[in-house]
Amino acid sequence: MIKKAALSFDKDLFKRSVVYNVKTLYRKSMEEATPQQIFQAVSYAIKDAIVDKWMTTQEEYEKQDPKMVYYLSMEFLMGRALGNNIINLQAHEPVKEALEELGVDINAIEDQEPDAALGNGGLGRLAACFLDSLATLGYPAYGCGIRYRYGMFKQQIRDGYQIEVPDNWLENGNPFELRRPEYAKEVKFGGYVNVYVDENGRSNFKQEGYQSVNAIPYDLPIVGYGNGIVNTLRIWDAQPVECFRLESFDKGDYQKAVEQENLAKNIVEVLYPNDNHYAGKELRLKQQYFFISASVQAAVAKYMRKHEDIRRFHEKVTFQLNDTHPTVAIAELMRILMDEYYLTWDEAWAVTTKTCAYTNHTIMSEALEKWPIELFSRLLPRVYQIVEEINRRFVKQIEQIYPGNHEKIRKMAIIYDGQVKMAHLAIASGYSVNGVARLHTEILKKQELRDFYEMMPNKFSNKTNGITQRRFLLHGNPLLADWITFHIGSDWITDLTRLTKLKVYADDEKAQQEFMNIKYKNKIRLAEYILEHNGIEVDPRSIFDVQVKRLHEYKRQLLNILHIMHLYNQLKEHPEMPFYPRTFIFGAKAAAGYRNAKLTIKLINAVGEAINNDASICGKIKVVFIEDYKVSNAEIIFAASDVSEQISTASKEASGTGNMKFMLNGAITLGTMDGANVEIVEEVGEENAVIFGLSSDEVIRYENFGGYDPMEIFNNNSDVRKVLMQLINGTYSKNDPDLFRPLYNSLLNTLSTSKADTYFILKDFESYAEAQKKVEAAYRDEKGWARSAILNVACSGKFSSDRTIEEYVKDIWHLDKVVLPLKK
Ligand code: 26Y
Repeated sequence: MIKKAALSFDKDLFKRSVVYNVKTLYRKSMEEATPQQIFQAVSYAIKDAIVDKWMTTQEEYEKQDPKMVYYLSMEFLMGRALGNNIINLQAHEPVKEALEELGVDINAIEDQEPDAALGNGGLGRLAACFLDSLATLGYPAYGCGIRYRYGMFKQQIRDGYQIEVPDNWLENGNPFELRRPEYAKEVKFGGYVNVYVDENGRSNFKQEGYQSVNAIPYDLPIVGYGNGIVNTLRIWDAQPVECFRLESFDKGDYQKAVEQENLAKNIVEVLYPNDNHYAGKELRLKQQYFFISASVQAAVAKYMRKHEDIRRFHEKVTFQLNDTHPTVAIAELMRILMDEYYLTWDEAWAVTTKTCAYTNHTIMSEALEKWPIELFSRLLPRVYQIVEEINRRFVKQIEQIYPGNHEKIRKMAIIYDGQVKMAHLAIASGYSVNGVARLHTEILKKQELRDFYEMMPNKFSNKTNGITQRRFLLHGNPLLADWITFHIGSDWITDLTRLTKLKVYADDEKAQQEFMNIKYKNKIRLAEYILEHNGIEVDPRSIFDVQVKRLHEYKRQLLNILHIMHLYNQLKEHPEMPFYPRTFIFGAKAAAGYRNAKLTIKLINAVGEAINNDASICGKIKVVFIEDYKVSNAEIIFAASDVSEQISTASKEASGTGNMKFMLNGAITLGTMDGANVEIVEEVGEENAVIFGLSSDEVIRYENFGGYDPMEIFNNNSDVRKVLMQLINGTYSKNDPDLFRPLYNSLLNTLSTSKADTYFILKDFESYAEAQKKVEAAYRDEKGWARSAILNVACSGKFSSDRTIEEYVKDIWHLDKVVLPLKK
């Protein structure tokens, strides 16, 4: 079966297609074409190979009429498409050969593609991994999102500071996308609602005086691995609705026409670069309703093409809400069912509550979306009426279950204190609520969503996150992928649990050497990348100790860099002390307006500058900040890592998914008992990870009952005191000793102890330093390290997004796999 797909790729046809594309697109021969032009030509040739499968899959969906999941998400962090598509077509070998024969290096061509960075971090990348798994497992699925003109900003580091540069990812066109104007939908904003009573005495609600935008879908193919399935990611662009010619309007209409035009221009302009931080921007609510209204309309229209009875919609459709960002889908579906299909409230509610399911990705209170009533009702007047009615009925239900308990209403109502609480709307109106790692789900049930869990325990479940091994091992780490396949066969590509077969090699010295040799080669590849992009030389024989993820105080990059400052102090004081050379690697984007995050980037670069240029420590420590961390360079970074820094304050990281990518590539986790780290340690064994710090219970106890005073640690621990003083005495900011004072204050604020060190950095410092010593000792034991690293790979099977998707299918979505008819 798998072999057949590989054979069905016609290498000669592909070669001719590339040459032809270069000619017709650019009037050039292969020799004359630029690498970018060849990338375009190759991509169109690959798209050719995809399109037939895409049509067949969609035809089969039409014929078999299976239930579909619509994964609704503001973010899809796809990264590059070309290499991944080639891999999933199982065409890597023939394509590589064909290109070689044309005198072209496949890697250089892949490097021409800009990342599709339509997401911030974990939540957006999870959506991308889920699409890969859904297609590979043969489940009918749509991703629905926004075609941002500018994705996640590009990060430049100037003088140690982050600069945000617009990400014009569509500059050279996107060869894989398909514009589909024939499926455009109109989306209405603002105005007011009028009620008309018709001849049957029925009330009809009509939004009037509104402004509207046309939503134009662009479809991207999602290629399943070796199974001929091609699903669709549909992202919506906005265009002004066709108006009469502007000049023929009287003044009022002219005004409106211009406003409508601007609305369309602005709405999909840019991805908000906030990760886990709600800002309450009006344009963001417009973005949410824009893509949700278009997607829900499209789903309903598609359903009605084949079915008569909209009251059975939920039998064929399920909407998975990726956090609260798409939650307005609930009210929009109610609106369409009632206002356009004339269902009664109860009928519409019966459908909606069996269609929508909600995933929670965070317990951080600052990430919760709460829209002011004024804004919400002004922008979405009809939708707001519906939310009000959902709230009225929900509050009534609470009163029935907890008579006289006003506290419950205050805590649980959807609308309260002038705000619409989107999580409450999602929980009250959906049939499923899930967390993204076991610990996270437990915290939701016991703390954050306790009242909801008590009232409707059956809705709650856990779905521990996962990642796709196709991108993060097969594509990102070809040397290791080949080594694994050589030893245990290739089944792991679609069944990651097969990796357990590698356990027998953990103690095999030859295997250990081969494994460490591959790691070494990958470290050379990363060292070359760092030299080319950062101009810093690093030693691939040193320990590569890596923290790559969004910059956030709860993720504690500050703990990492403070510890590096401490190590440097020690090396300066005791030049002869035993020390295994270490390269500390960071990669992180900070939200543009997040002061402490940006200052932490500056600190990392300032410390790096000092340490990297201090000849007296003989290069024993290097600190590298990789500019513009993104999916494409992440693949190179994971493959080259020895130590995986997963050091969030326990209870704060819902799951983490980078942790899984490191593990899959044989890095050892240095982490707290937080998020999915707990399950990683459970799989690989405590002896093959290094764990430190407060437990989530301890953190939550301090948060609820107090009793932690960072000043006490400052007073009693001279190592901590020394690095903290270095933050404010100009050690790393000669010309501006106060530069890092905000970071110092965040740890020790003498004005208010309750606000000092909210992420327990000083509390965990000593335990972290101890853990880092254990890492060094472990690495000195070469065989022991190789053993642990191999076991990490061997035990990472649980963390495939294939497993996660199977759990969603079984417990929430109830989809059937689609089998394609055998090709003649
Ligand atoms: C409200 C808005 C500004 C907002 C935008 C983005 C809020 C949150 C986010 C993004 C959240 C996010 O990425 N959460 C991460 O989701 C991952 C996938 O489940 C988890 O692994 C990770 O722990 C969590 O922080």
